[in-house]
Amino acid sequence: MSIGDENELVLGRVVRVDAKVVHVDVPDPIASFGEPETPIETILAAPRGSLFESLDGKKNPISVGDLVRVNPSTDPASVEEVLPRRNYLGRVASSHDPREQVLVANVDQLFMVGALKNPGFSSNRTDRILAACRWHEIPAIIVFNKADLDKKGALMEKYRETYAGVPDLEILVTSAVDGRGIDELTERLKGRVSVLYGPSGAGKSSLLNAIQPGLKIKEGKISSYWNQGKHTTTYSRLHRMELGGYVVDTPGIRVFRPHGLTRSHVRDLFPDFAEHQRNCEYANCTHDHEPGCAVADASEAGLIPDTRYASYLNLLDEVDPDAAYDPDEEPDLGLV
Ligand SMILES: Nc1nc2c(ncn2[C@@H]2O[C@H](COP(=O)(O)OP(=O)(O)OP(=O)(O)O)[C@@H](O)[C@H]2O)c(=O)[nH]1
Ligand SMILES: [Mg+2]
Ligand SMILES: [Zn+2]
Repeated sequence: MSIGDENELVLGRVVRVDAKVVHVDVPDPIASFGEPETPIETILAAPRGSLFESLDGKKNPISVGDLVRVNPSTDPASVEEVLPRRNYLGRVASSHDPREQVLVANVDQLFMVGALKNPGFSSNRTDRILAACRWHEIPAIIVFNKADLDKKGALMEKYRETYAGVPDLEILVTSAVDGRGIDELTERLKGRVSVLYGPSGAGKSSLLNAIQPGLKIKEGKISSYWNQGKHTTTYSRLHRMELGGYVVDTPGIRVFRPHGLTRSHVRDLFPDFAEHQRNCEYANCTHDHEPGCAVADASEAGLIPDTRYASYLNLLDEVDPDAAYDPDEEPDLGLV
């Protein structure tokens, strides 16, 4: 494979990753958002072997959302370079594979979509993804969907209260049925890379449909080289929207276990505990079993929502108790 001149490389955004090939939108539509429309082409490119040499404990060298430099003049086109990630959403690959799996890179925001009713709102799932977003420095927004089913707004009020103490957390109330909050959601999605996360049945597809009916993945023409054989999609995909920007689905991602967490980090992922944890008897209190724990007391007194404290203990439980404990340690975000 010849290495193209630096000037021939094009900058694009990875929208899909298959076993041997990645799909790249060129030029990057996010960079040119708001400018006169440039036609976007989706090209297929093979990652250079050297990209696999610097995995740095990660399972995959390229993820959807990555900005890459592609040499389109080789056959097949090749991904020459992956640009440094601004952030990414990752997790422990699986219970058998301790490596970090990067699910999507360069994320502007994550929407945690939960239904107020049918199936009902899952606090534990929500709290875990909020923790993961904090860990990965991804702004999070909670979407209370199916507001039409919450006739008196009592459920919405209850859950609003639960999250009122979490700083920098926006809440949207939507209904794909009566259209509430759809304009707001649309505005938030424009020109950004957004992850839509939430349990099955929460209404993610319905919300997207209300925004862009029949959301289709716009794919460019596929060069003949790749027409042989099947390509299996292994990770999430970026779906380009007409209004500009991408939404990412996270198929089959049910359990979110952030990679690299130690027990000391978990505390920082529940920032609504901060004002209480200041009063814990031990500065390095894990709020688990220690005497004089102000967080446990606050939970008992109803000052910290039960569900938040339960989610915290649940996440703490999973983190290796033998891991180094240093409350002053800066989280290692593992950015490459
Ligand atoms: N009443 C009401 N029903 C809704 C609303 N949004 C979605 N639904 C219904 O809820 C069911 C599930 O909606 P989906 O959009 O398929 O949910 P999803 O989150 O995409 O689920 P998965 O694709 O399985 O992850 C469907 O029957 C929708 O019609 C809403 O705002 N109000
Ligand atoms: Mg769906
Ligand atoms: Zn404590």
